[in-house]
Amino acid sequence: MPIEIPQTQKAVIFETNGGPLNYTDIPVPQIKSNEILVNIKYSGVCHSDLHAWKGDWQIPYKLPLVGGHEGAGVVVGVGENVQGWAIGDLAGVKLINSTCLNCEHCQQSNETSCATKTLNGINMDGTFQQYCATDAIQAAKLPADIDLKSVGPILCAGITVYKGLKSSDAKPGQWVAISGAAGGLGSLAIQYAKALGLRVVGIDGGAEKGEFVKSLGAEAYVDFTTSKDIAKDIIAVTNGGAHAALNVASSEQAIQKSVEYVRQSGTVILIALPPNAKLTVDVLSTVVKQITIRGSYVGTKWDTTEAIDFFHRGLIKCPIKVVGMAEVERVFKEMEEGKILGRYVLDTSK
Ligand code: 8ID
Ligand code: ZN
Repeated sequence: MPIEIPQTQKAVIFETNGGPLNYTDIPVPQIKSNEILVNIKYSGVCHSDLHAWKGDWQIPYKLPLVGGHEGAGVVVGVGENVQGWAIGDLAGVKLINSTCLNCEHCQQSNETSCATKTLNGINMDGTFQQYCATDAIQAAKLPADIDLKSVGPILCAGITVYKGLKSSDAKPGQWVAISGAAGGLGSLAIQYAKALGLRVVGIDGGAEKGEFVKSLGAEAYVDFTTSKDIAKDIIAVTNGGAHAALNVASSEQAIQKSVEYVRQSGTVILIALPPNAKLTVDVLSTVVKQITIRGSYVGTKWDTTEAIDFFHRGLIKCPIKVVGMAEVERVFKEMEEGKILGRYVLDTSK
């Protein structure tokens, strides 16, 4: 029996960066021949959505824009040139919407570096809507028995921290310091790190976040709001410095500190994207300590498959709070104030 697709749907859309977040009816998008139509059931709210709404980064945004890039739902339409998808499949809609498939990066399965990629919730309408048209190749396959309500955050936060941890080259038994450990990315990074056999020290602000971070598996916690010297504290806890530093706090200051507390021959992974941030390093100590500083940007299709598999096997639990789509503004406010533990997920039926 064909699935009935309505003409209009509920969405959260803004006309200008920083302008009103309108919860309203908009047309259901028509799919192109290379796209699938996903009936989004749940969508995580990432700090990148807040950056995009505010226009924090000097990049082209589609306007008006439907934000969101952690969508989980059901395929209800399949374009005529699409292979490998059927009506009723479960699909994830993530940040990368499409890549060119032909450049040197795409050819080497490093498609996150493709210069002409398109991005959901940035230059394409994203997942804060009930029906999202997305490129069939980059859409994520979700197992039929996956929990749609809580898988959303894996599709950006999970993939990103999993890829970041892999690129840090930290080995089982070594320490990773996670800055921003109680947030959306951080709360998953602790669990992926544990699953990879790493030891975790979390950095965030306040006692409640400390309890939360430890409940997720961190062995130690450093509170940036009370610590007199974060670098000294991390070096003490890790007996010489963290082998890897994962920066998922949207704070230039926090990123700057990570170069100090990373261990000799360790790796600093840059993930968080505070607007206009700079990192200054002392050349002599960088050379003598032989540290690596590496940027890490979401993940490839294969990183996605692996990150979802960790979740599917029950190794990662997304700490979520579910709210209706009209709550995006309140979620952004709490995010801006650093009040969220874990991730908010929007239920698109509300
Ligand atoms: O591919 C990428 N590189 C990628 C993918 C996804 C997200 C990058 N990001 C970026 C986002 O754009 C954002 O800049 O990662 C950053 C974190 O995203 P998030 O985890 O979604 O943000 P959050 O849930 O608000 O968590 C941030 C945490 O950082 C803490 C906050 O208390 C919060 O728990 N924090 C802050 I702000 N300042 C801190 C500091 N100085 C800090 N923790 C430690 N020290
Ligand atoms: Zn994101």
